[in-house]
Amino acid sequence: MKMGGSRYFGIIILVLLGSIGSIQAQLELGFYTKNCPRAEKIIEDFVHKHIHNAPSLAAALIRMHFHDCFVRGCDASVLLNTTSNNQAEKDATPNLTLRGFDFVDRVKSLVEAECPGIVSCADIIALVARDSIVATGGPFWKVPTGRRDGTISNFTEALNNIPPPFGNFTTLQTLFANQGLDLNDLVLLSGAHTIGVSHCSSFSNRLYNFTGVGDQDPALDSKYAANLKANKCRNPNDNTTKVEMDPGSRKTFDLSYYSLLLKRRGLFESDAALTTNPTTKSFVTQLLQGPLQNFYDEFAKSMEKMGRVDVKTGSTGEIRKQCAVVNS
Ligand code: HEM
Ligand SMILES: *[C@@H]1O[C@H](CO)[C@@H](O)[C@H](O)[C@H]1NC(C)=O
Ligand SMILES: *[C@@H]1O[C@H](CO)[C@@H](O)[C@H](O)[C@H]1NC(C)=O
Ligand SMILES: *[C@@H]1O[C@H](CO)[C@@H](O)[C@H](O)[C@H]1NC(C)=O
Ligand SMILES: *[C@@H]1O[C@H](CO)[C@@H](O)[C@H](O)[C@H]1NC(C)=O
Ligand SMILES: *[C@@H]1O[C@H](CO)[C@@H](O)[C@H](O)[C@H]1NC(C)=O
Ligand SMILES: CC(=O)N[C@H]1CO[C@H](CO)[C@@H](O)[C@@H]1O
Repeated sequence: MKMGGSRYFGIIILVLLGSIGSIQAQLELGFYTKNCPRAEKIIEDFVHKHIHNAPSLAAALIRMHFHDCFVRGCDASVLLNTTSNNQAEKDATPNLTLRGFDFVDRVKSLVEAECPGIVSCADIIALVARDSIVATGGPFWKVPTGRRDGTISNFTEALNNIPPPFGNFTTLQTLFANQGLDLNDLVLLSGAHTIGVSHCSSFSNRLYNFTGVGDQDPALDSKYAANLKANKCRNPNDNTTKVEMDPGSRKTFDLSYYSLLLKRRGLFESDAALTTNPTTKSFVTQLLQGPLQNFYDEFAKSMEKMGRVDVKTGSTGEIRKQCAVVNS
């Protein structure tokens, strides 16, 4: 009786310890303070030193973070190379236009030199995305760390989970909800299209062959469409020309993306889709009424939320030695 009672008690203790363990295995600010105290500073300094040579990388890096988090969580699966027996996410259509892989590799080499095997590639992506946006004058958000790297990168999963530029409202809502992100997050995170560029091929169907009869997307402002056809995407199959998504202000993290949406000048169908639903449309209007700082504050919350999607912590995953390959 007494034995049974203490064994029962022991099990309760074990269960409690187990749940404390899983509570503790979460991201935390300054996760590397003990094991690699200078890591986050080294990363920040590198970004500040080099981003001015290629400021457009800030857009590329925040987009890479987004693509990483939407497939198997923020676990740097996006960085893995295709191998002889596995086709990686990197090779899926949405990733063909990702940039910044070299930049991440250079950062990884620096932190590996400081403390080998400690800092994950997943945290590096999250940190360089934030630091490069801040360094180019955009919003700050908190990046708690402690993510670990995944060992699987699946081409099909990238196709299934990364929202396509031709996605309608329902598709976007579903793909965001699959990651635990709501409609406010959808509107706020799409606001990253205030910076950066797109290839014509990501939207030229709206200009040349929207429903397969050589027509134009009626949801796109016809003057803007005519301009794009005359001056930018002159050929329906052009897959090399790049177009600013927020013309005239593509380097500035401001509200003009949202004003364009209301003028029917969002570049992708997925941008235009945000004005096809009353809830998201009124949120767009509301953001436009607020000060820029309000957008920054809300954007920061959504970025932090996205950065927590399905993260691997504790003893799951690994700390990759090289970001493009799993440890052998
Ligand atoms: C809502 C669904 C989204 C769709 C359908 C979408 C789609 C796209 C597409 C098609 C491009 C252009 C790729 C190219 O042709 O070069 C692009 C660029 C970009 N996207 Fe998104 N995106 C979405 C959400 C996001 C989110 C959540 C972020 C970040 C928080 C983001 C950040 C960017 C940035 C910064 C660029 C410019 C990249 C560069 O300049 O290299 N996007 N997006
Ligand atoms: C990749 O993901 C798809 C879709 O979930 C699945 O059917 C397929 O088996 C996976 N491929 C590998 C190699 O695991
Ligand atoms: C949205 O797109 C999906 C996938 O292409 C399609 O099945 C659905 O019918 C579309 N929804 C609307 C409302 O057009
Ligand atoms: C438009 O798309 C349809 C259906 O995919 C195709 O048959 C047609 O050749 C295309 N027209 C042009 C002008 O590209
Ligand atoms: C880009 O367009 C060229 C010419 O039309 C074509 O040969 C090439 O395969 C295309 N590349 C991709 C990645 O679609
Ligand atoms: C990954 O692939 C890229 C592009 O093909 C290549 O340049 C790089 O060396 C590869 N990285 C590793 C570690 O194999
Ligand atoms: C950036 C990147 O990894 N791009 C690759 C995408 O996939 C094609 C092949 O499908 C490769 O040639 C690119 O190097």
